[in-house]
Amino acid sequence: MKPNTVLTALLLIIASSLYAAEGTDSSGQPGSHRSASPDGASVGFSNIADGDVLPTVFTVRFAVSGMGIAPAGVEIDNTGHHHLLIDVAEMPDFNQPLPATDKIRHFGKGQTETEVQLVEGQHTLQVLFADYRHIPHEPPVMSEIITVEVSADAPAQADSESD
Ligand SMILES: [Cu+2]
Repeated sequence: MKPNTVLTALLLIIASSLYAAEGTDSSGQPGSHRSASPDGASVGFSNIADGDVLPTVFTVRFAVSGMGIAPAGVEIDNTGHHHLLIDVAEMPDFNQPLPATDKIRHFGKGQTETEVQLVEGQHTLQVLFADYRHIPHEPPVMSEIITVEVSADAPAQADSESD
């Protein structure tokens, strides 16, 4: 074989493997461009629960298991960042980056806790994990929706991490 022929053959091999890599995404599902989440991955709240009565300013801590946290924009398999959904009745499109609104808050620096201020009354809260592009994983990794009662009369939160 001439050197040229060898080079051409190599380029063809590289080109075809690139094409193959593009044709299948990490979720393994044709047509999906969402990042795969591992079996058993979950997110939730570590310091509040359904039915809690909370003051108008309270701390929310997020927990994730089975995946890691990475800042938005940093592409690493099996990682993502938290989003807090407040009083979201209708889920956003999971095939698009999540919008950033007062009701869909992003923690793109990789934060695991935040302070929330809400008016008195019942509110729903949910944690939704999403990848470096803010697109939920496939299958999506999200908590149950919890309902909390916000009341100016509620006692201040005990610090669940004090020890
Ligand atoms: Cu985000």
